[in-house]
Amino acid sequence: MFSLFKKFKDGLTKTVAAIAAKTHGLFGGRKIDAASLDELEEALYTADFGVETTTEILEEIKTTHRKDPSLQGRQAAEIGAAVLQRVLAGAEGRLETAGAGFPRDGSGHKAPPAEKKPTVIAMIGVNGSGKTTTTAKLAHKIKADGQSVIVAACDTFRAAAVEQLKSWATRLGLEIVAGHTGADAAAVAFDAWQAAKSRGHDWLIVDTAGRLHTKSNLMDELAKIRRVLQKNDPAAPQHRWLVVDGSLGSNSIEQARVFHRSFGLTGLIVTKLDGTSRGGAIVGIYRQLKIPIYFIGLGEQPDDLQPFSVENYSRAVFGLE
Ligand SMILES: Nc1nc2c(ncn2[C@@H]2O[C@H](COP(=O)(O)OP(=O)(O)OP(=O)(O)O)[C@@H](O)[C@H]2O)c(=O)[nH]1
Ligand SMILES: [Mg+2]
Repeated sequence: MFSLFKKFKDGLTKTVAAIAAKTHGLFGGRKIDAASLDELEEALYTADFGVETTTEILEEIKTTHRKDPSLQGRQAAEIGAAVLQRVLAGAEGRLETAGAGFPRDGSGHKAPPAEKKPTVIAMIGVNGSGKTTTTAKLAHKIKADGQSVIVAACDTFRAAAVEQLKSWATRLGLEIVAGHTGADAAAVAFDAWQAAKSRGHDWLIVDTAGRLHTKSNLMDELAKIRRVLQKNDPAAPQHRWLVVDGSLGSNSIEQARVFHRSFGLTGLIVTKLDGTSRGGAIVGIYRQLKIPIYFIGLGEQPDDLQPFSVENYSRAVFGLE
């Protein structure tokens, strides 16, 4: 548990440091007063927590401060973390990847039931948001949890995109199905599903090409991938995740709404939180969309993809343990 918290803390260093600098180390030991409250408000805005959340945090601290004028910065940080936990209640998506995969038969051998089908995760989003990297990291995690997975390279737009996922697959020992450049993305997804089914795999992760939510032909391609997967399994893709670049802050909200309307999102992944001092944006994104956040990206290494934890996030941004 401690090391998981440390991952959050290290990954959010830029945001935490920016707040600490703007508030002159308020949470480290200063007393709350009018000046430090102003600094805190400014710091929370700058970190992209948004008007609503910043106001709620400030109001609660002020209310407590009126009752207890000796309120210390550290106590204020506890109040802030509690507000965040309340605002983010329900924001944790949970993927059940742990465990042995198939139930075992009496002999101790794996016994895949005949009707077993892969659960499909489709990664979608604008260019460069982190879909391919996240596909590889997540497949790695699923394998580490003892389940089987195939990744499908359905970004057939660019040769480099297929190569990128192939090189991750080689590095992490992942099974991959890839089409050639220019191939029909939906056909690659279909073949990958068939491969996952015939090999009795638990999961299929479909990496798609980056697209602007404003380009209707590209949005149609996503709908086609979904339709074609549904020929194999009407429930597929069970997970439709938007991968959002966390360093772009609250700008992602409108984009997410459009993807949601045309594709029915079931989850979010927020990447690159390690690269930004505006890590508060995740709160506004959840407040506006109310779509669960399954994972966050805290760096470029395979284990830098972490299940989103409201408690770890809320305490880390306020510099608490
Ligand atoms: N620091 C950091 N970098 C990340 C994270 N996630 C992805 N990246 C980097 O972001 C860049 C883009 O990632 P990709 O996975 O290629 O993004 P994509 O969405 O597949 O991009 P397109 O296929 O071009 O739309 C790469 O350099 C990744 O290493 C993260 O959590 N932290
Ligand atoms: Mg990609």
